[in-house]
Amino acid sequence: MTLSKSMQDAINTQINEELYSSYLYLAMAAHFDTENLSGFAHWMKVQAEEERSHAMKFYGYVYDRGGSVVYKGIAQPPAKFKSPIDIFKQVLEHELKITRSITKLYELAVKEKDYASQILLQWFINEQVEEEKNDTEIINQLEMLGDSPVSLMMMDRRLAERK
Ligand code: OFO
Repeated sequence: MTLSKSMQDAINTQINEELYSSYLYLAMAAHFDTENLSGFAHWMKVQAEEERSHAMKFYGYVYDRGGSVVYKGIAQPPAKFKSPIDIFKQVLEHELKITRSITKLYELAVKEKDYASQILLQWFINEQVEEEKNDTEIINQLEMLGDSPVSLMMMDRRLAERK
């Protein structure tokens, strides 16, 4: 069954959200590289790649269901950021917003009795649980360690290990 026009439009909007997420995390990576925190920057670059892969997962799905992808402009991300902990709080806030948009998509799929979209979106719902958990863990560690140079160096090493 071909994707409904309303579901196609909603997924196209979500593709834009995913690409913006990628751009936002690349902006944070650039900030961390400017601050010589290459481990933090690495973590953000890996996250940016993940967001691009989310966009591509939706992209592939739209074509699998006989629809088409239409791109919208990607908003400019911020260029100025505060401390590492503030940045991770910003990441978590952003992900909570994405969770709300994925939930709305799921509600639309339920309303339209579109079971294939529901299955796809369940993957994204699980992914959001994982992302919120990871961001919260990093915020908690940053809160525990404080922001002395030694603490930041320790955290920078840990974040550099992200695969
Ligand atoms: Fe950060 O998660 Fe995409 O969807």
